[in-house]
Amino acid sequence: MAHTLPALTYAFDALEPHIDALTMQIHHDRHHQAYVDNLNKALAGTEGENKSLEELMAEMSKYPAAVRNNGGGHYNHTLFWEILGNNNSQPSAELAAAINSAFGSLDALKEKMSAAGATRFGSGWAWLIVKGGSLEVCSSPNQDNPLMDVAEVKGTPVLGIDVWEHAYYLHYQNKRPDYLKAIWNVINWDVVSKKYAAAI
Ligand code: MN3
Repeated sequence: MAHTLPALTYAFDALEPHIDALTMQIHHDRHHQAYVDNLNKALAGTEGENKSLEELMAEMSKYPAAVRNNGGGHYNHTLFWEILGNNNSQPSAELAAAINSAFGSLDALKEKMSAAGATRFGSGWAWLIVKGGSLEVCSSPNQDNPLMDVAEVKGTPVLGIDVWEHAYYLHYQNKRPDYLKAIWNVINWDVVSKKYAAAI
């Protein structure tokens, strides 16, 4: 089964002014599409062709770099579109309690994750993961993610923030910290809460 680009469930301009429509359109229609196309190419005729994305992540050490980069890119962006939205949502009571227990407050979590994203040199992702039943913040290089067997920090991602320049450069240029501050206005906590409930 070939991998396919998931449709966005909201308009390109839905996250304005925090994430601009042109960035969303290029990011989804071109960058994510390229990860999907290149993943399908890399898997064609191999054993990995019939595996789910999650199965591929779990045994990534067996695959060439093209599968790691493009499979990670496909998984990460699929999650990224899901956890964004302009719906003024809040973490569920269950997730809020876990955030308070792990970080002290929601603001402290935001600070820690923004710092993880800001200090990730070059391209990568900042993550909120469930690990051993509790929440942790980490980051990964390139298109790696915490589901990969090759990841430095492993866990189940419930929230991921793309810190590649293509995610923010048109609107924020070199000011990655400004993007990392603004993105908290468009996190869909309903989806993050569901992912947390499923992960624990
Ligand atoms: Mn990206």
